[in-house]
Amino acid sequence: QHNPHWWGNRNTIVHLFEWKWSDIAQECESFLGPRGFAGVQVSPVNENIIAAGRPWWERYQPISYKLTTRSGNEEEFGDMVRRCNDVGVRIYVDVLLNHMSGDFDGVAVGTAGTEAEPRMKSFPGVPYTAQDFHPTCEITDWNDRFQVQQCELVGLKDLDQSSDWVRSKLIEFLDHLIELGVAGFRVDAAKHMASEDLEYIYSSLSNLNIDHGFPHNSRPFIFQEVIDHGHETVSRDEYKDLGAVTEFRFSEEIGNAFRGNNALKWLQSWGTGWGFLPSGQALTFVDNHDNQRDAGAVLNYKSPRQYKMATAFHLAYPYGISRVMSSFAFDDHDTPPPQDAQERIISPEFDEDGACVNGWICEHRWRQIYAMVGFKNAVRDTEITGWWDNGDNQISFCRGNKGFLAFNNNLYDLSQDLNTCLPAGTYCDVISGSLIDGSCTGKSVTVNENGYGYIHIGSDDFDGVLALHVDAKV
Ligand code: QV4
Repeated sequence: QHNPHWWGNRNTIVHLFEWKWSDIAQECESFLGPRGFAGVQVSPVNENIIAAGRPWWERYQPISYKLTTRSGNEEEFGDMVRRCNDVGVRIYVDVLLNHMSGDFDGVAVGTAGTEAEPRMKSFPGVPYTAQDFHPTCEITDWNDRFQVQQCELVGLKDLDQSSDWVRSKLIEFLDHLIELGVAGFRVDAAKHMASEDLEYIYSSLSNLNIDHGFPHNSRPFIFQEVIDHGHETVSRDEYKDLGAVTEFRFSEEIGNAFRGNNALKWLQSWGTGWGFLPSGQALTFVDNHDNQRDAGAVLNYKSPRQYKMATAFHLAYPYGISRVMSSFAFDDHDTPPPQDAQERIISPEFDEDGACVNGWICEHRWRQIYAMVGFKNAVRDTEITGWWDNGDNQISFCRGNKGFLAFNNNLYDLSQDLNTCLPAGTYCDVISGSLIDGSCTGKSVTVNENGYGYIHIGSDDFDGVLALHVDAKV
């Protein structure tokens, strides 16, 4: 279940973290479809507890499988899926199969109004009772398989996926989403569930809904959140044959490289050469909603210059199933998404350049990022050729004869003739500008009969990357 069911030449998934369904529907029609995005990962869809201050993470504490959250209700969800599918943008849902909510004082009331008593492991909205869960214990040793898979991740009541009842409820929930037209699932905390149980669940799911344009016998796409930094007792390898797996080493190493802790020249062997999963099994990202909040090597929107370079590399190098993060501004781990005084999530608003302004960051609307989504579509099915580097932090490479990328992460200029592998002509650098009505608003590069062009990226240029492709020929 590794096929994401993309439309046409599309290639890139965007995580619209905490967005409302009605806003996503609108975004599919007005931006994602026209810009060639392949799909959206949406926040959890089923009912969750209401935590004080409404931190984003309350959505990782389920109460029932009713489809009502702060993002909207079932009707709005269904409408979004249909409208996105209609413009060739797939929907993937973040699903919580591992657990229900953690402790809560007294009776908890969820976002759909359902009551539960998490402390008693009582979730009548499903229903689940104590016998559907593993006995309570804490994970203290992350290399102890029993603890990781049968104890409680941060106190979240741990479902027993070997039980027939639990399996049937999880399958029913996922099939309901398939019926509504989704293309697949991000499986949260997959590492905390036995792979045999997941295999049973995945293989029991219905085929995708043909009424939403999926071919007969299409299996749901699965990508599993397994954090494996290498040498873990529960490893990514146990899950990779069931579906794709999040490749966290990609995120860490790309952060290291573009932060300047590792020379860019080493990226020549990026991918399996760095010990990452085979390309078709790896879900790749510069940052995700968890690790963008941690200090460390991982880059996020707060370091925009490096972040855009890392994203350009991510989308230009042919490795993995790419996902782009789209965030809201945060100060700390618990910052809620943009909300009004009644704690309703507010819709993103855009300035005249299309950038988000009211607390949403919308990295996917940064020109340097959506232009690379277009680049990746334009160069689809070509290989890396013509690698060049200066032995340090200046590199360039071609994607067949369809695209060319150059990076300068040195403190001095990159100025020289380089092989772009492109047919002769003038190309618009889609990073510094755009091709509008046949003229380029940024740098342009003239490529001669031999495929060479003069490339300049000053060390103090606004962006440290330059990208040319055949769909942006002046
Ligand atoms: C607190 C204490 C615990 C205690 C518990 C007891 O910290 O030690 O056992 O109370 O009641 C929130 C709070 C957390 C609190 C917990 C339970 O932050 O302090 O525990 O609720 O009330 C998200 C957030 C968590 C959040 C959780 C549930 O990141 O902070 O916890 O949602 O709301 C590992 C896993 C990996 C996981 C990653 C974060 O292998 O699978 O940790 N990633 C996924 C999601 C992530 C999500 C979860 C899993 C849980 O990507 O966003 O956690 O669904 O690496």
